[in-house]
Amino acid sequence: MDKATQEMKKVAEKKGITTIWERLQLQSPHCKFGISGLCCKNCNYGPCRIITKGGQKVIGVCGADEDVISARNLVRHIAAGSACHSDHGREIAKTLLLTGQGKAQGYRIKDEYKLKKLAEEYKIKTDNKSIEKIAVELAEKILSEYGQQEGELTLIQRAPEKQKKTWRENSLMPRGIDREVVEAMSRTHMGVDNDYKNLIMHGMRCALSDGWGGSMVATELTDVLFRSPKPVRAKVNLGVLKKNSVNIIIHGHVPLLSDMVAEASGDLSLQQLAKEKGAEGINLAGICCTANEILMRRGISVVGSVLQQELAIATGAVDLMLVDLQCILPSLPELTKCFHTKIVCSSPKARFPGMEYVEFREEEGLSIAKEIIKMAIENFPNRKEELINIPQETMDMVAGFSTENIFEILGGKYRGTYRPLNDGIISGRIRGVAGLVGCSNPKLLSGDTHIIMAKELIKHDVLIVETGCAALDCAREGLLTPEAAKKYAGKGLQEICEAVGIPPVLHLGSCVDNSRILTACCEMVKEGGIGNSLDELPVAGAAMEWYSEKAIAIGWYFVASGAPVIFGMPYHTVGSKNVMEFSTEGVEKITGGKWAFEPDPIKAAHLIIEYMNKKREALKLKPMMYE
Ligand code: NFS
Repeated sequence: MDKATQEMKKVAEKKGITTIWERLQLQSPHCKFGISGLCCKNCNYGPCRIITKGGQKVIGVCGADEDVISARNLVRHIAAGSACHSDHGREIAKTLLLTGQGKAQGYRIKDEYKLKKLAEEYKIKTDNKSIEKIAVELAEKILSEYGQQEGELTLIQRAPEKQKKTWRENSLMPRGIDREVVEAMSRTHMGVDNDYKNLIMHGMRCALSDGWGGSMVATELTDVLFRSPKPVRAKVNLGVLKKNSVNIIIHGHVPLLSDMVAEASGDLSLQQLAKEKGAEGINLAGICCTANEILMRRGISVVGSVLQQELAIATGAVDLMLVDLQCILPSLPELTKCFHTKIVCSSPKARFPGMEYVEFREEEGLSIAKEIIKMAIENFPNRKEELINIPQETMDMVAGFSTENIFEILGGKYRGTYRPLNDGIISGRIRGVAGLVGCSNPKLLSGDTHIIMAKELIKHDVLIVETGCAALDCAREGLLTPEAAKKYAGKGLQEICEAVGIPPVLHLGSCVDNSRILTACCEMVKEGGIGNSLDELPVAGAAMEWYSEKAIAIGWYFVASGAPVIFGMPYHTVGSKNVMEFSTEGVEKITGGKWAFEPDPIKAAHLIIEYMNKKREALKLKPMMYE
């Protein structure tokens, strides 16, 4: 495990502070009904579980067997995950609307080019219209697709024709973003959908409404509002906290307030106030995906992934932690009691007893951001010297790649094209592209699974794209630097990385930005020569240390889009042989994608390598250049 994490874990243990690792131990072994998915709490005939009594299988009171119960549970997970991403997208769309109307304080449209391109996709005329007017029309149109009842989503039209045909023929094409989530909840009520395959098929449609809907909306509109990412150097790990500065940690996912805090941190009167309170300055750092958002657009340092949130507070050097929503451990307020750290929640949707509440409103975005920074500064003198332990470790990283800028980096500014990437694959320098994404989980290696797997893949000339916590874990190891190519990559991949000056592991953003991986795949198909749909491309995904329902939704939208996806731990349906078989085999016959479950990162890497080899063979590509 990463040195700084180990060090802080020890500090926490010494102080008698319980962290996620100890709580996991106390919960182990986990409930076997929960793990297998054989427990149903959906109605009051139950709660039921599938058991054996006197050698006989006992099913639910209503008659639901293991297939129905586990499929229903799975679909509810997908619905929750999709809802989280899509609701995030809705927040951004709402802010774009208010910005266009001139009601959002401090916000502006920073990527006009992208705004106009999106408007074209949504068939909005842009001639002789102000940017603000276009923003309003675009936001309204996008928000209406949340409630759309029939038809098809606009952004899903980006997918290759072959994939769209599959979706249309199998009733997988999402009709509206909210509609699919609601239908998932409705179908999983007792006595509605009792066919496990039919349930999972709808689960896929719901997940697609996330990947090509809500998540893609979040990605695209965040680019419009806060500008599209550009490659940027930054630092990562607990050592980014500064002993003599006011440390503010931004944690969560929706970057609406955090970007304002970043903007406001440059305010001279606040800087001055920090000095008056005895600090050298204001130091912002992030955790989780809101960190990824401000990292890739502003180069703001990152403390770490979901697993570093408690440890950051245990440094005793965090003057204020601001949270919005998702992946925020409810343990935090209790933990802050041991330190001077002020912890503030900001979303009416995500209240935490024990945290101070400063409600975020777009209409006063900048003022609220300033108020929060002021609270942090005022808290700086309350630090307790004897409780401060900041680990030394930091690592350089390059973040901020996107579908569009990989295009330019690979092809040169004036001839942006995926040709060099496709040619790299065709010529056998690059075996394929793998997406390593998702959470960090103490049930596996607390983030290291990503690192081991990434090293094995790049050694075998697989170019890696990453998002979420996986990206931050690999960043801590130095894999997100161009120098990592020379150190760890196979010769072919090394040649490509050195020619264009990119790391072998590319940071593509936060978890909603997995939608960038979808659009990058579309560009690869469009460029030609390596397949006509995602299931023909030598691409694969993994979220080895997944923990969240969002990860299940992501996995399913990739599988539904034709890609193979590996989880290090199965989702909770292992009690149903049929559901497992459908996930790992049956679904492949429909979408071309499929699931695999493999905890060993080296074995998982080789599953991907073998898969890519097969796809290369089917495409009749040249053998790998240096094998
Ligand atoms: Ni993704 Fe980002 Fe991390 Fe997992 Fe949570 S922060 S949205 S869910 S834990 S990768």
